[in-house]
This record gives sequence, structure tokens and C-alpha cells, in this order.
Amino acid sequence: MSTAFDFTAYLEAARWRVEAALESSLGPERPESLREAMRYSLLAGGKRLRPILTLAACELAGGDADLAMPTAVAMEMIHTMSLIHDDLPAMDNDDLRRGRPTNHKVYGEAKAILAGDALLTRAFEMVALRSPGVPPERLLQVVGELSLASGAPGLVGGQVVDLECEARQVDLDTLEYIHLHKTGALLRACVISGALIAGASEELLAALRTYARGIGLAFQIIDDILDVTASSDVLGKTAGKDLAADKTTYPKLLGLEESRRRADALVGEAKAVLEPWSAKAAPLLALADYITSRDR
Ligand code: GRG
Repeated sequence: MSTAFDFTAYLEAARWRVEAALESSLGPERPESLREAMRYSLLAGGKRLRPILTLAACELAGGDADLAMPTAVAMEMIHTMSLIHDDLPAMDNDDLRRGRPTNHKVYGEAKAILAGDALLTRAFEMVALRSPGVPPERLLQVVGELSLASGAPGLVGGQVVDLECEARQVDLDTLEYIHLHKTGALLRACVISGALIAGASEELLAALRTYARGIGLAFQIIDDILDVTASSDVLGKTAGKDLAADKTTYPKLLGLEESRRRADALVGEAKAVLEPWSAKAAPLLALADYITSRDR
């Protein structure tokens, strides 16, 4: 007899566990002012999608999610640092993030840059020094995934191309490049690292790479659609900022309807590759659907 998977309850429980782990990830270190700036953004809410993907992938691969928690926290730290830096005057120059003043608005630019730097390096510390019970060779693989996702082959590379293309319209291939790097790379690292910690087979890792690519692109298409359809109140962003006339988005290139169709197709493909593991894949399948049905 199969029991229906209660995704709402799963998400709530996972978020609760992640929040507790994030809360205890920053010790009583000095200087206090740096710790405060790090905490301000790390504990500012957010969907916590990335750490939850790590925990879910670990469980799908037969692992103990508790062992993957430090890595899950590391993923949210890298995500948070990328948001802090993305909001800086030299980049997107945003005043609001998740409905609150951005880090540099509260602590000043220098402190915001350093809080981001400290979160990035703390992420590697979480994996290398604070992951008891995980074989070191698996942690080394996770460090590799984090390095690729953060640096030039990942977020930084995507951000650079995005900045270079800011004031002009780009084609679909370039838009896809930007999103696969800015957004997709970290989502992929989340999923793959969770599975690596559990010692996943090559076959499962390959399927999870396909899954991550699909949800990564779909995630960004939905983000673009929400920028058009949702109010800035719901998104917690600076009003009108993301609707800048010179920014290329999926709805601009494809129209709203085709963008939505494409996101649905990508999620469909992402779910299909997990078919052989469907008995344990309920959370990852539901997370893929959540990406296309979310309203923020
Ligand atoms: C990682 C070394 C390093 C540098 C960062 C600034 C930068 C380089 C990259 C920018 C990356 C960026 C801001 C990508 C956008 C990612 C994205 C889709 C954010 C929104 O994610 P949600 O919706 O946000 O999951 P919440 O608030 O729910 O966490």
C-alpha cells in the first residue's frame, strides 16, 4: 500500500531543520560586527530551496540527511553571499532583498563585501572541517563541486556575462548560458553534493545532473515570468528594478505562454530521468513541481 507524499509537511519540516542548522552555523566568533552582517543576510528567510535539494538528494541516494546538513548549510551560505554581492552598487545596485534593506544599505559597502567573503569561505569550512562522519574522499569531491559552482565555471562566470550583456538584448543561447551558470551551477552542486555524500552510483549522479539542469533553467524562466506577473511586494525586490527595459528575459524572447510551456517541459524532463528511482524520489519530484508552481 503506498502512502501519498505530503509535500507541504515535508517542506515545512525540512525548512525548520535547515533554519536551525543555519542558526548554529555561525559561532560566537569575532569580530562581532562581521558576524552580525553575516547573520543579517544568512538568517533573512528565503525559500531554502538549495539546502533542501541537498538533503533530498542525499536521502534519494540512500544516505543519512544529517550527514549532509553541513554541506546543505554551505550551499545556502554561497547563495547568500552571491545575493549580497549581486545587490552591491557595482552590480545590480538594489536597495531591497527579501523585503528588507540589502546588506550594504545596513552595514555599508565594505562590510557587505567582507560579509560575503566570510560566508563564501565559511562554506568551504563547513564541508572540509565541520562534516563529521563523512568519508574524506567524498568531502573532497564536494569541495570540487563547490569550487566549480562558485568560480569562473559557475556563478562568477555567469555574472560576468550577465553584466557584459546588461544594456543590450541577447539571443536565447546567451540567455541560457547566463542562467545555467548564475543559477543552474549552484543548484547542480546542491543536488550532486548531497548524492556524493551518500556515495551515489555514477548512474544516479548522471540522472541527477540532467535533473538539476532542467530545474535550474525552469527556475530561472519562472523567475522571469514572476518579474512580469507578480507584484514587487510579493517578490520583496526594489519596485520596477527587474523590469528594466534593457534586460533580456524569457518572456521578452519567447512570450509568456511559450516561456511557461518551456518551463513545464523542462520540469517534465527533469522528473522523467528519476523514474528508475521513483520509490525514493518523491521529495525531488515534488521540488521540481514546486519550482514551476511557486509564486515568489
Ligand atoms: C559565488 C564567488 C561567488 C561570487 C558571486 C554576484 C555573483 C558572483 C553572482 C550572482 C548570482 C545570482 C544573484 C544569481 C541569481 C540567483 C537567483 C535565482 C536568486 C533567487 O533565488 P531564490 O528565489 O531566492 O531561491 P531566496 O530568497 O528564496 O533564497
